[in-house]
Amino acid sequence: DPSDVLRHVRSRLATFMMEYKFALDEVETKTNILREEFELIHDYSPIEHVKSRLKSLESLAEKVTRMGVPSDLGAIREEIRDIAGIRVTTAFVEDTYQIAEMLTRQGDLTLLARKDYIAEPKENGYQSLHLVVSVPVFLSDRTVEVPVEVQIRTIAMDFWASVEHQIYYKYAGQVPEHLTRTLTEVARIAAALDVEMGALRSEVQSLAEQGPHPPDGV
Ligand code: 0O2
Repeated sequence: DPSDVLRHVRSRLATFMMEYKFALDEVETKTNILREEFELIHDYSPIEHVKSRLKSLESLAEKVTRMGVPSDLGAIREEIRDIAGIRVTTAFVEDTYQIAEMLTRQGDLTLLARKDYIAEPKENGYQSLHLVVSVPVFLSDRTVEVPVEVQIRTIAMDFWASVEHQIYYKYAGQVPEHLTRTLTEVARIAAALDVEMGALRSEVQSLAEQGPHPPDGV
């Protein structure tokens, strides 16, 4: 009966997507724990904000087609690893690595891939630290391992990426040459800002380690 088939397919797809939502919830909780713990203990958090998203079915279907992935759910889970995505924004470059380290050493997460576009920016200037981690999701009758893409970057890198993303979509990938050049130049400025901010922080930290500054004239 076609309506049975339809019901079955819908239910399998809903379960498949729900597993990504749960995996995303898990990673979001982990980042929130880190943030709250830091705020409590150090009065400062390396995490500025966290944003997560599930890929829409339309955009998933588009990627499956573009990548020539067989259209069964097992193959899709294997091949497309950004169905669940979380973006962690930090103030300083150092913090991106610290967050990555704190997440990947957690025993229940398995690191599947790591791409360091901070150490090696993309040609257009894109900078970000990308991880793909596998998260166990405990369901009523089984445990599934679900991949989640984690993008960790500074506020400056994130600002650049969001503007670049808007421009890229506005021009459907055919960005005029002068804008591409401006974007690359702005990426350089953003990277320089991150370096300067990092230097400022190091200076403030070393001052703090020396203890309180003596009042003038003493
Ligand atoms: P959206 O709309 O953010 O989901 P792939 O995931 O297969 O396309 P790869 O090599 O597996 O590519 O992943 P990679 O290079 O780690 O990048 C995947 C994601 O990083 C992208 O997802 C973007 O979110 C982000 N990204 C990568 N390069 C750029 C860039 O040049 N500019 C901006 N703004 N973001 C970038 P999606 O699915 O392309 O986009």
